[in-house]
Amino acid sequence: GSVEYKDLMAIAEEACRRGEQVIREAADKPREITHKGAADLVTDTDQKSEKVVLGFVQEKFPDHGVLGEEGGIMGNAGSDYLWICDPIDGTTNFTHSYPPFAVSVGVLENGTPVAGAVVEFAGSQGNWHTRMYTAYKGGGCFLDGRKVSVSSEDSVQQSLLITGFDQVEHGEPWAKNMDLFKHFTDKSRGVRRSGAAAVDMAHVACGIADAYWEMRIKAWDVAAGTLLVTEAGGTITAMDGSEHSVFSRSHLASNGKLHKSMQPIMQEAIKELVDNGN
Ligand code: LIP
Repeated sequence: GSVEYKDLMAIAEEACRRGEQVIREAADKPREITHKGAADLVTDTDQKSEKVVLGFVQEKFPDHGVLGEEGGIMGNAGSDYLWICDPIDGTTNFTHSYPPFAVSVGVLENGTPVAGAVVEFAGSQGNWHTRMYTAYKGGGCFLDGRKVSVSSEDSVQQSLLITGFDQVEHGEPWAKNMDLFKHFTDKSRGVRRSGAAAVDMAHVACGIADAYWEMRIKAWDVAAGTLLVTEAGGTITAMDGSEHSVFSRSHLASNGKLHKSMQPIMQEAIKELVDNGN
């Protein structure tokens, strides 16, 4: 039968809830940390959460493809549908019990995001609570079931912005981002760095932040967040202004109104990077 985006959203939400349970059980216990790189952490909980989340999806849609941060591509790679999971977005935050961190599940139909869910952990040890952001194509964006939309702020000067940056690779893209961080810190009310991209995008979607940018993150970080932003009325492009995909090398998500003042500055800053294939 035909696939309803709203039904995909419900499954994405339930998958996030299952990941949430895994994290809740682990959140107040000591972590077992493995290092992917010097500061690129993965915990036993990332792996367990991904297994539970994508296992649930594959049970519901055995003929769809799935992609996880820890396990890579699995399932039917030839399917029109690809489920993309970040079992813990904000692993470093999680490791330190420093919120936010999240589970993110996004669904692509032929490369286009059509449904997604992000469950954000807030609170503190022994008292975690969560917020569920969901969206489906054409249906809007919801926070705990209530429809939300992006802010209407059109002045950078009065905006609260968010960014993220690589903890591991401090090369040229990182340096460019620091320039942007400095620039927009001067020009706005402030630039935050939360440590969880999916949550950053959810915060733009529900209007508590006005724009977010980041370079060199992966599809699982942004697969659900992209749809949250666009369904909440926001705009997302690559930082060089080119058409966005969840596989883009960079992301600028805004309430839409800020794009015209922010995007040209980003474009200028990363021009040589793009020319050099970064
Ligand atoms: C993290 C992102 C964060 C970024 C980190 C990291 P992970 O994802 O959400 O915004 O700045 O470098 O990539 O690896 O914790 O899922």
